[in-house]
Amino acid sequence: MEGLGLPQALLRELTEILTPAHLLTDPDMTESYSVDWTGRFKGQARAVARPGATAEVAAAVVACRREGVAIVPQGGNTGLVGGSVPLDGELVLSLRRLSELGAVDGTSGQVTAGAGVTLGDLQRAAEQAGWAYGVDLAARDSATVGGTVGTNAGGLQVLRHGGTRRQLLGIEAVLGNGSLVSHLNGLERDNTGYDLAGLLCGSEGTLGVVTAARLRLVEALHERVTALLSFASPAAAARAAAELRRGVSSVESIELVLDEGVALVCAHLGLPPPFATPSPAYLLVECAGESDPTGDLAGAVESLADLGEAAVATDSSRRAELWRYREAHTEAISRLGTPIKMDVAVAPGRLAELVVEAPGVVAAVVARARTFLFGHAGDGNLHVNVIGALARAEEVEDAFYRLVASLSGSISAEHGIGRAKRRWLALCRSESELAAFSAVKSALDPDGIMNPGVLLG
Ligand code: 2HG
Ligand code: ZN
Repeated sequence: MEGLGLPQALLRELTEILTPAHLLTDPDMTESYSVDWTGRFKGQARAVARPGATAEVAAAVVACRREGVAIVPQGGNTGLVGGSVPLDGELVLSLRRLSELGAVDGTSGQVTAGAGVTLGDLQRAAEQAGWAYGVDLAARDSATVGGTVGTNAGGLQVLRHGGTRRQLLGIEAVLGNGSLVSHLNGLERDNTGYDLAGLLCGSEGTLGVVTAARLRLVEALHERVTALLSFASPAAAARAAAELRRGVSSVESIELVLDEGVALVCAHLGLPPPFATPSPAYLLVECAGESDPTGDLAGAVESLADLGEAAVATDSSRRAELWRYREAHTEAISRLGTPIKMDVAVAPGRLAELVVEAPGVVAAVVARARTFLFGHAGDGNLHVNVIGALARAEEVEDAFYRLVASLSGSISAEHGIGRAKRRWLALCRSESELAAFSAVKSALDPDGIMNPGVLLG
């Protein structure tokens, strides 16, 4: 077996812990773990360890720490900020085999899920038990519980249920110092000190490895209505999103797409355009309730100032068709080349300013770049994907993040900081906050072996 730079003693120890079948060192086998989904972040793993139990994770972390070998934890590898790939020859710790899903506790509405359970499997298990999981995103069948906890994933229903941190009642994790912390009893009231689950959530694998999570489920709402609304401008759509957010109690998602992105999705999937006449901007709105929320939505939509056309669906297949116009954006854009991906947030009331200014800021750096705007308008979360400017990525990102900071926004709404945004973290976080981050990092990962280069310098 090739060592790929791993000390022989460590290689032997890891093989014993994991068995040879689950310690991959052949570059052909490790390649898919070494590059992100977009192809922008590519490295080479020294090895890929695939533990099948928490005890194996702990033993592997202890062994790597002793030998000073850095670890990149990885779930479904659907991240978009270079936070889960081995750019400096780290060892990848793939958690996908930790796929044990406990029984749903119907009394409390909770479940314990291993880090490797996919979001899709979690959603289906919740549904079978008469509940729902409050986080949903397009990569549901690849993204894992561990990855979504590690990044505090947001997605399509943050408006109604909050992000992943809001669903998290407890965590099991192996810290960077090799110790196991486990607090999975899921008490709704538990005021016994530091919130380690909340701290590890969104820490992007820099403090430890999440191995399991105790998750809150939400009420399953079966009465649903989805509407695609057209607007004369992106700013008008953004203003309408803020109004709908305020005015519709049953709203679950308010998503923004623009004409160029919708045309691209239609060409990519062979879909008909949503309306006979294209419009500059659209909102996809979904409401859910115990009783039919159509009236609730219709009332609010009627009073929108700049509304064009509306397509409304309550049956699941037509609703799914409307969702395709939004959900297929990432896939369709990636067909054009490797994008620069910027995921930012501003207060909902300032989203109109951001969507108006964003294309010009990018064009001022690379005039011929193609800029696609879409995202979770109800939360003020905008995704800006730029094609044709990769060679000048840093300049584009710098200009855009400065615009966002000038609007008091965040340079990462839901994808995290990873390696891609580390340079700009100080635009959103003060010196004293960053010092506190470093102190926490030193305490839990004293040798700095957990995902070095991600989030912190
Ligand atoms: C989404 O909202 C994801 O679809 C991906 O966060 C966004 O591809 C992107 O930039
Ligand atoms: Zn998103």
